[in-house]
Amino acid sequence: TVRAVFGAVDIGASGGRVMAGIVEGSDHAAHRVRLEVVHRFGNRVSERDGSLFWDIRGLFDQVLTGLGKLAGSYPDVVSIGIDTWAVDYALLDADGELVADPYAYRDDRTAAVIDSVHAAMPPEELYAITGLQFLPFNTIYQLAAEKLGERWQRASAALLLPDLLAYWLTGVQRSEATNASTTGLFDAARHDWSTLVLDRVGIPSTLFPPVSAAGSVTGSLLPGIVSRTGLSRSTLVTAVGSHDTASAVVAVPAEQPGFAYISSGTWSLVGVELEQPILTEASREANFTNEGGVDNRIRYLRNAGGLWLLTESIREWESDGPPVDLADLLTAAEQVRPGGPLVDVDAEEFIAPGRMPQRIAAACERSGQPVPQTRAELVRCVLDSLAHAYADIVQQAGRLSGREIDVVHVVGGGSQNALLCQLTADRCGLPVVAGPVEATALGNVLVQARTHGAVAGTLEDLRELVVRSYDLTHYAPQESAVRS
Ligand code: LFR
Repeated sequence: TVRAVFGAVDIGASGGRVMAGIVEGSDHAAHRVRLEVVHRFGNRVSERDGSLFWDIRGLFDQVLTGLGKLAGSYPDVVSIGIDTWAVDYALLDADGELVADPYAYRDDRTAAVIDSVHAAMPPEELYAITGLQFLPFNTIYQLAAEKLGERWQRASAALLLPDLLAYWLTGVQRSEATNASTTGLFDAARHDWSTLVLDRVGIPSTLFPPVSAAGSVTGSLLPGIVSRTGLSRSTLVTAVGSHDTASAVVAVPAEQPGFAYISSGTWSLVGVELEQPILTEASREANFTNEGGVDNRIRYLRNAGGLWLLTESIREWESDGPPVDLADLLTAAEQVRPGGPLVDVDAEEFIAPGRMPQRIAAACERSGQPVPQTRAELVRCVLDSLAHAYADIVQQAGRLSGREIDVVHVVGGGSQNALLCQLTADRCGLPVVAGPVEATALGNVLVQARTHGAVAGTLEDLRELVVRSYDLTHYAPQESAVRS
């Protein structure tokens, strides 16, 4: 029997979806949760005058279309939750209107301002407060670049992108904590904006609205949204782990504490879950991040380049050739002999879009390794390099946190890539448990469901529900395979 239905809006760098999250069970307890896709749509950065932007109005339009379909199938949706990628923000003017399209984080305009930010506050001090890994697109650097431009003159507030979509649905402005933790302006131990950091880099402390925790209710739908979508006036918007990775980690089907996770999509986010941040110099030097999780857990992890290297390569091949069949390509990559070239998937040279196969080949050549000659060899190089990076990060996460790791969970789109999962098990020398694919939407739904009483308990209880609800795939490490 259906206990309750929730709507999950989950938007990534290459596509979005609106899902129905259906919690089933008796009157006393939830025993299963399942997802139904009601609407899928594409997403990509748009390039104008050499800068990269998101078409956020277009995305919101797709969200409304999806919510309309959701209302068509499930008129009594209890609540909606929204998650997207992190760090990007929109500027609003004094009337609460969008100043301009938000920049996309792969835009390289921050390169010119990073030194000036570090002059105002050295990386050591920033890390001791924010616990955030250095990435050139962290919001702190993006805003420092923004301050040099004309748009800034018209800005009186900023919202992170999921908060912007929630604002457009409800009229309420909030900063959800897990995503705020990715800005470089957030105090990792106090779970609030750092007035110290904001002051030092010259950002008004009122630019972002007050923080709210995942699991709190943001508000009701605006009348215009109710009439456009057909959702009920009683449907609420609930803050979830609005950073997609935070939602994904909620739905990692871990059964014991010694787990590492890889949230595998455009990026691979590799790490462990902790109760307290690690703000030491050793941790900073290893560039580990202490991002905020649901229930104030810490996502202690590092970003690895992710499937972006693969999808960008395919995009390049398809730009002047026929569509590429991913399954065929992966089968061919599996036949390629192990021990081939490796590239540093975290290198800044792979962040920007365009000409990815050429950049990968150039990196192999520069490091004196054989250059991939076929598409299969190039794909194998990407997957070997990813698995190599994963093993390295898992090992470091264990060492820096003092945690004994005995299993690696892979969730998200990459959990369907059997070759990558096997290579990961081999390189880590640990069992890999793959799935669920839609962990992000699932984590989004579970947090809402708990707020509204359809499920109960700690994150461990929610994870048990995931284990009960999904078939997972197990990969054992192969002894003969290459270890990093
Ligand atoms: C994954 C992700 C990562 C973040 C990157 C940029 O989708 O949210 O966690 O570092 O995108 O926002």
